Amino acid sequence: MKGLGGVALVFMLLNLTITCYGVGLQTGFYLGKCKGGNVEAIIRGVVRERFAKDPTIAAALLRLQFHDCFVTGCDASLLLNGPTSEKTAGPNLSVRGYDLIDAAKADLEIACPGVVSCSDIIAVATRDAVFLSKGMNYRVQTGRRDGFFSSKDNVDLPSPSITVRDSVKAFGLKGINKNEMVLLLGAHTVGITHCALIRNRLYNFRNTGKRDPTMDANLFKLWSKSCPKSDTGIGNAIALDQTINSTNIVDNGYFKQVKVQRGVLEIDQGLGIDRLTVDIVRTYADGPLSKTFQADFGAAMIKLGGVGVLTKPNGEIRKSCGFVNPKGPTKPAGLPNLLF
Ligand code: HEM
Ligand SMILES: *[C@@H]1O[C@H](CO)[C@@H](O)[C@H](O)[C@H]1NC(C)=O
Ligand SMILES: CC(=O)N[C@H]1CO[C@H](CO)[C@@H](O)[C@@H]1O
Repeated sequence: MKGLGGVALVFMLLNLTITCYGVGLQTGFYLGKCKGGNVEAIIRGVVRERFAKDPTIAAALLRLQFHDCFVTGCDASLLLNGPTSEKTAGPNLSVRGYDLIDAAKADLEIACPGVVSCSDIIAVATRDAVFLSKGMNYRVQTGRRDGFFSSKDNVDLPSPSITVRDSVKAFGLKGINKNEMVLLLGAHTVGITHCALIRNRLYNFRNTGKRDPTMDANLFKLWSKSCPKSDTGIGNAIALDQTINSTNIVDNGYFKQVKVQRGVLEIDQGLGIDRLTVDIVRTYADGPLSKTFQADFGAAMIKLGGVGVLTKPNGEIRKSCGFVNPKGPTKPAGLPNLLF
C-alpha cells in the first residue's frame, strides 16, 4: 500500500479507532428519531414503575452498567445470551436488572422499531434509577450501538480484594482516572454484598488467620454473628453502605463510612487507607467536595458510559437485547476483527 491510498486508509482506521473510544455520543441523541415517541420518557416510565415496587433496582442497574462497560466497552455484550457469553462468568453472580432492560426494549420496539440500542437503554435506565434514589439527574449521553460478541473469557472484572494500586491501573486501562474510579466506587452507596465476599476480612485476612485490623471493631462484632466462620455458602446480605436506612439512597454516605473504617469490601476500605486515595475519600466524605459529590458522581457515570462505545458505522441496533440480529454485517477481508 503506497501514497495517498495508504494515508487515507490509515486515517480511516484511526477514525474508526477513535469512534471506539466514546467520541460520537451526545445528550438527547434520540430527540425526533422515534416517530412521535419520546425515547427517554418511555425508558423513564419503565424505571419509575419498577422502582416503586423495588427500589433496589438502582443498585442492580448501576452494577449492570459497570459490568457491561468494563468488559469490551458499553456495547450491551453483557446482555447477550449463550452458553459462554459474559453473563455466564463468575462475577455475574447476582447481577440483576436484565428483565427491566428487556421491558423497556419491548416498549421502544413498539414505539419505533429498530431505533434505540440496548446499550443506550442501560445508560438511560441507570441514570433514571440514580435520580429516583435521590442522586442527580445527570445529562446521560446516547448514540451507542450494540456489539456482536460476548465471551466469558473477556470478563476481567476486578476482585473485591484487588489492591488500590491495581484497581487504579485497571480503571486507567479503560481511560478512567483515579479520582473518577473513587467516585464510581461510591456507587457502593447503594446495594448489597454477601458474607462470602467478606469472610476473609473477618477470619483470615491475607492468610494471617486473623481479622482485617483496619475493620471497625463494632462491625466485626456485628458480622461475626451474622456471618459466622462456620458458614460456607454465600451467606447473608450485607449493605455496602453501612449508614443506617441508606441502602437505597445515592449519596456520599459510603465515603463517610469508609473514612471511619466501616467500608465493607476490602477494596472499599482500601480506598480510605491507601495514600493514593485517602484524601479523595476524605474530601468527598465531609471535606469541600462533599457538596459536589452528586454532580461529580454523575460526571464519572457519564465517563463510564463512554468506555469503548460503538457508534455509527460500527455495531447495530439489536431487535432483542439477548440476541445479535439474525443477519449481522459481513466483515470486509483484511480489516482487523476489533473493528467489526
Ligand atoms: C474495583 C472495583 C469494584 C469491585 C471490586 C466491586 C465489587 C463488588 C462486589 C464483590 C459486589 C457484591 C456482589 C455480591 O455480593 O453479590 C458489588 C456490588 C455492587 N457494585 Fe461493585 N465493585 C466495583 C466497582 C463498582 C462500580 C464502578 C460500580 C458502579 C458504578 C459498582 C456498583 C455496584 C453496586 C451498585 C453493587 C450492589 C449490587 C446490588 O445490590 O444488587 N461497583 N461490587
Ligand atoms: C430506620 O428505619 C426504621 C424503619 O423504617 C425506623 O424505625 C428507624 O427509626 C430508622 N432509623 C434511623 C436512624 O433513621
Ligand atoms: C444468569 C447467568 O448466566 N448466570 C450464570 C453466572 O455464572 C455462574 C457461574 O459461572 C453460572 O452458573 C450462572 O448460570
